[in-house]
Amino acid sequence: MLKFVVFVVLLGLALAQRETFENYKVFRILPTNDEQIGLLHQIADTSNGQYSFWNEPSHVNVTADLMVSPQKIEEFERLMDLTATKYVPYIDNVQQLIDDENPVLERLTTEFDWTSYHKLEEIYAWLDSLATTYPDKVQVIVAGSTYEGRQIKGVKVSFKEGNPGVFIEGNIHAREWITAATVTYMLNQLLTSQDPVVRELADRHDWYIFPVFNPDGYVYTHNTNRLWRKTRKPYSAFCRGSDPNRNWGYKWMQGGASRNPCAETYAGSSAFSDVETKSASQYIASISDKFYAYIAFHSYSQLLLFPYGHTSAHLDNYDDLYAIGTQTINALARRYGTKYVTGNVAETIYVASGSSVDYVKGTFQTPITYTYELRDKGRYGFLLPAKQIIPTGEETLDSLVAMFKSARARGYPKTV
Ligand code: 0X9
Ligand code: ZN
Repeated sequence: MLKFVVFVVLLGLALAQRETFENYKVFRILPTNDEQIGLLHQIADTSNGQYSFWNEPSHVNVTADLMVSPQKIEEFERLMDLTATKYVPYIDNVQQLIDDENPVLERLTTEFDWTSYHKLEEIYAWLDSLATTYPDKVQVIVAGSTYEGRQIKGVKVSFKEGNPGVFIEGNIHAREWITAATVTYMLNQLLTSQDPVVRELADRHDWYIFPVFNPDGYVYTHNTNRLWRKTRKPYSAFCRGSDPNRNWGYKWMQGGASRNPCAETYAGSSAFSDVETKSASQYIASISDKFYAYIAFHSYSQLLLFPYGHTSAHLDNYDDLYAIGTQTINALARRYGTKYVTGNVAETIYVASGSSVDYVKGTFQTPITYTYELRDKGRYGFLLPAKQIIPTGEETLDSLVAMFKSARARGYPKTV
């Protein structure tokens, strides 16, 4: 009996340990036919994490990024050679980038800042503190709850009653840490900046801002697996989590989503099968007449995408979104030369259904709807060094100023 207890405790400790990615590599692959794309999907979906996409393959002649465990490197190279699939090394040792990403600096104060990535509880404590510091402007709001019982916490910032609203979500994908960091950076600027263009942007809107839309996943990336993407609800004996950006109830499972609970793009067992998407969608529905813009932040690839993901057809106000998107990415490039591409999801990256932004656009006809894929493009992927948080925040805020200026010039918001 004692032996058994010791065994269970040791097993528990082993399972609770942080996973390491020592000598895991990422390859950038260029498939040139559909068989090659099929093979890539097949090895990733059945490998139990030994192969895992950082960037899914979509069409021929568009690159995909695949992380490969040290045990599988030889097999990977053999398979690529056998099928004549082109690839180049992208990241040599993933663990090295994880170790360098978020240096534990000698911090002089315990104040929240943008020189490092923060844990969920620090972000939530900071949101609470904003409501104390700015009692007449900031209100803490809870958009829903998670499988593990956490809150999906955000703030409403209002400088003037009756302003048209902008809804912002970050970190629905757990490993995309630069998104919560950028969203909190911009939130802080909206409250404190003296720059007249930022003040004008801030003062003219009501802001509904949720830095972390997938709290369980985010905590898991800090404590256990830095590269976790999904939620944490068990869906099969072996695999947990749906992709919370495939689980929303608009055109659910209509392309670019998986029925395999072990896949990174698992759509869930039905639309809104995750409490996170279900409860957040109910909150969003309850205020849907209060906002005319919904913006989701993802990483990486430097893209500014807009609906839809299930079809490449130019629907709704495609022309306006393309024109506003172009001005937005031009403004983003001005400060540091960071180059983005804009376009609708299905045409620009891949078919993907069940996302939050498509749900909002398709259900509430919200006119201004974008998904950012933030930095970077060719070096760090999800593991963007903390030194890049502030520059990313600055250029992204520049781009939002341009986005809303351009939207206004085109007559938005039309009726709120
Ligand atoms: O695939 C996704 O969910 C997003 N890319 S990521 O690499 N961060 O996973 C793109 C989301 C596209 N958005 C819409 N379908 N509206
Ligand atoms: Zn994402």
